[in-house]
Amino acid sequence: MKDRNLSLRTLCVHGGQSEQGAGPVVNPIYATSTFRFRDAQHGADLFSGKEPGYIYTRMLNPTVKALEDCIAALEEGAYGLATGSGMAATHTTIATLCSAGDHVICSEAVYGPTNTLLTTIMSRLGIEPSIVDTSNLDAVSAAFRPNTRVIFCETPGNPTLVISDIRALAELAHRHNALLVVDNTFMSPILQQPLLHGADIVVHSLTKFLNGHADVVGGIIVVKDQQTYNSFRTVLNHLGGVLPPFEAFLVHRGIKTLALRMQRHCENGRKVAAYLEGHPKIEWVRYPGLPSHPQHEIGRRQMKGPGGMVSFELKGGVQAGRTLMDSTRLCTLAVSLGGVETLIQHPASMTHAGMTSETRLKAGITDGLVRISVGIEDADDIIGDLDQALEKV
Ligand code: LCS
Repeated sequence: MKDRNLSLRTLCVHGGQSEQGAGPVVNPIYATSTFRFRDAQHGADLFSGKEPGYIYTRMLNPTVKALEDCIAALEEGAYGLATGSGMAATHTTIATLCSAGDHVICSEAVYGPTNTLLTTIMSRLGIEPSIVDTSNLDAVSAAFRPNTRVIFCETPGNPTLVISDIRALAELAHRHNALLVVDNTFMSPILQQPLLHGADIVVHSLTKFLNGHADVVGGIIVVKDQQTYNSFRTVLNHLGGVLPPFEAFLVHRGIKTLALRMQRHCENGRKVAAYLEGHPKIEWVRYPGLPSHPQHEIGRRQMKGPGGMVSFELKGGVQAGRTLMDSTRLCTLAVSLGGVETLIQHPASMTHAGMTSETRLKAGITDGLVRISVGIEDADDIIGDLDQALEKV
């Protein structure tokens, strides 16, 4: 389904589903590693690219392709490339765009392993990272070098929810002959479409809102043109971190309810953030939907909703936060995010423990910061659970 005039809500249901003639309403799972050729010439023609078609599942699989088409349509890109995890999407992106000697500017508030990938693994391969507050355009301008190839930005950032101005970053990148890559995991295409604001490439962890049911690990890259797609496909094919067909099927199934889920995540996020901000035991709350958020106005320009991620710190810091996390009953103590269930976790000792404490603190990830991924349960039940846990603090 390629009709780009359809709304995002309709594309969630129909995107990537074959709709011509008689056949299944839901795309089947092509549980095959390889595809039979008609004859020797057909095999040779597929390999040489003379004829399009499926060869081998690492190279392309119809179930995975259907998901890629769906998400490319939702992001208003041209092509998608599904990967075995969100980290594989980021790795494949950097490996495609950069060579030894190139420089990458990366947001300081990103998922911890993204920082580690750039600062310890990619740097070992000769790709130099600068970790910068990408909400500060002067800091970004000052970080450019003649060899800068990429700005990698997560907005809102994990876990501080700092918002970067996508359009301004894209203009800066293009002025310096660099590309802007946006990790759109926290928003999903329902709440933010970075390509429409000038970004060149979007990556997602499919593990989160896009799948939405905490039962798949996956990732995707969305690009805007065929030439870029071809170079990414070649690298992904050789690095090998592809998404298997069963996982692609589950994510595609999850996306059918994405628009509905995001609406509820926003409603519940708003209620939980307002409740926490009004609680006497809370020191501060960060949520894009609160006027107290430092980049609230930029968020309103580029985001269609504030999402379901809330970060806060208790008066009493780390110890108070631990007591809270040990006292919730409905809010589950676990990492990951974006699923139907509410999860609570402690970034400094969990998702961002791999970063140095200096880098963490510079990024605003204080030792007492607690992060909630607000699910789609009844908001009163989530707040009731937080309330009884806060009583114990
Ligand atoms: N990008 C963002 C913004 C993320 O939050 C994550 C994972 C990734 C990329 C990597 O995706 P994965 O490889 O796990 O599919 N974030 C996690 C988190 O905050 N808790 O656990 C995982």
